[in-house]
Amino acid sequence: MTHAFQTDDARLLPIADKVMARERLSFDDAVTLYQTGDILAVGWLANSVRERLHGDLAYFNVNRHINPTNVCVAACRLCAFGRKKDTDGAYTMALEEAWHTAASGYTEAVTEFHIVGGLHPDLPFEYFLDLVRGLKQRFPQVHIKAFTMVEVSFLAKRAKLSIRETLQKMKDAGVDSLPGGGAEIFADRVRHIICDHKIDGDDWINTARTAHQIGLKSNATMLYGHVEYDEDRVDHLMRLRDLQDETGGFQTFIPLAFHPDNTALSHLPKTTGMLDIRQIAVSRLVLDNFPHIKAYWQMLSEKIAQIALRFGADDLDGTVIEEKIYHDAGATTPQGMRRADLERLIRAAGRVPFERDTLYRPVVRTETSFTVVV
Ligand code: V47
Repeated sequence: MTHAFQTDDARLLPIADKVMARERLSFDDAVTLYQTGDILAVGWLANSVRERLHGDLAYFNVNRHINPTNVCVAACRLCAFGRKKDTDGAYTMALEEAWHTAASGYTEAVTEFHIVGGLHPDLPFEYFLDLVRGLKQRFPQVHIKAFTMVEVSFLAKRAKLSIRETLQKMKDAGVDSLPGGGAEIFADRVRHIICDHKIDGDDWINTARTAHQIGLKSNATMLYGHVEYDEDRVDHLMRLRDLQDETGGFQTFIPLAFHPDNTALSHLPKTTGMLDIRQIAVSRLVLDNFPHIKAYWQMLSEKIAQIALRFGADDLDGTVIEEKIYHDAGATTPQGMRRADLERLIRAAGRVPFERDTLYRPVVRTETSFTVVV
């Protein structure tokens, strides 16, 4: 770094010393990063870590979301996507329909299917295994990132299997890694308000641990901007950091800004740009053992995601054909973006676009085919 760190908040000086010395930040340090008024200083520190790890590269991928069903028994107050069975707007894809959906959309060859859905009361475990097997048969070159820890735990109960057996069967069927959803905020007080019937924080962590132990990488998320305190966010980050020390199985952390429209929490205000940017920066600084921090453009907007690339984020996620979960909750971003548009956003942020596969290996492509460089 050629520039010297500057701040008008003296509480940040010892934190800056630690960041520069590559030392771990404490719980109190992290709370200070949330509470200081000097957001530019926090961003400067996060950017220095981001550039130390990734230089000017900004990663993205070409992916498609598939949500096989929105039928869900959980009725989380945070969610606008789930429906009770046989109510207006409820849907469940037949397997043929899901496979057809996978093939439709833009002509660019996708490198990843991102598959998550509701907790359906009747669909058997075999439906999900067949879904994955059918996709692997039809699209053997595409990485399947499927099922949150919450879905894994629900399907394990329904199939009367252990978490390990459930994950192993998923892996044998063709699941290559797991997405980071369902983590929300681990603290019980918050979970009781926003997602009372979901697995608790310990179960989410234990399921992720088991996934990592059997060789499945995963992501991790945190839903912020609702009824949580700064301390709840820090507790969440620390619990993820602890598990990462143990397993090394997390690839990317994705802070998710809460979208209140059409949810049971619609009286809450939307997050502000300042909170979104600060959340990216604090995540980069606290999660010193996570390789990647994702600014999920669908959730944050293209503009905030661009700024995030200079506040600690190194990844924008993907082309994301057909996003449903945030659009049901009022997101106004497009439901997908072409590769060239993502590259333009990245270049305009002064970064160098780098197409990756789900495991962050370089992808070399033409419009209709690709090769992963291993
Ligand atoms: O777990 C649901 C969140 C998550 C709302 O792993 C909402 O690469 C905001 O996890 N407002 C699912 N958020 C999405 C997810 C994800 C997204 C992109 C990439 C990856 C990855 C994972 O969406 C849920 C929940 O936390 N969510 N409803 C809402 N109203």
